[in-house]
Amino acid sequence: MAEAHRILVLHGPNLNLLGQREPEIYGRTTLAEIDAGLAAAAKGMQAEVECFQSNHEGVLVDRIQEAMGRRDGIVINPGAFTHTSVAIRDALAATDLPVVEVHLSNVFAREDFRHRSYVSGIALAVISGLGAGGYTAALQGLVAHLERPV
Ligand code: CA2
Repeated sequence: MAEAHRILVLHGPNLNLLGQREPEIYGRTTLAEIDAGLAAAAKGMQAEVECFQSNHEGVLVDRIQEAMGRRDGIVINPGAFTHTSVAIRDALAATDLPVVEVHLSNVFAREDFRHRSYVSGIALAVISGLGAGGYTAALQGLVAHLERPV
């Protein structure tokens, strides 16, 4: 049997509050539920996920760097760092891994400052506005990309 695709799932600042605050914007699903759903979905996709959340930019950069040579792709919701962090973009680009950027909300239907992403330009794909289901869609798309005929 082929090796499982090793996918790193990163969640940025404040996403640990999911399900507890602002459900009208971000839904009622908790981060633990999202991570459990991804682990279950991965089993049916010849994949395995490692999920990690941090409120700290440098910690996220460290985890991205650690993925080099150890992971096959990255799913990331950079949270507010989406709109501010050249460091996260540079780290993702340096890995040379396929990256899918996820947002729970449709950032383009929100304030102007959320319309710019430092990550989208180096991402394979961007999913925005599908709520928690966006993570599963991202995982599916990333695995399909990894399994594409070359
Ligand atoms: O829609 C998304 O997933 C965002 O990445 C979420 C970020 C926001 O800054 C981006 O513009 C879009 C904010 C995450 C905050 O998460 C919370 C969850 C529950 C309660 C409060 C904040």
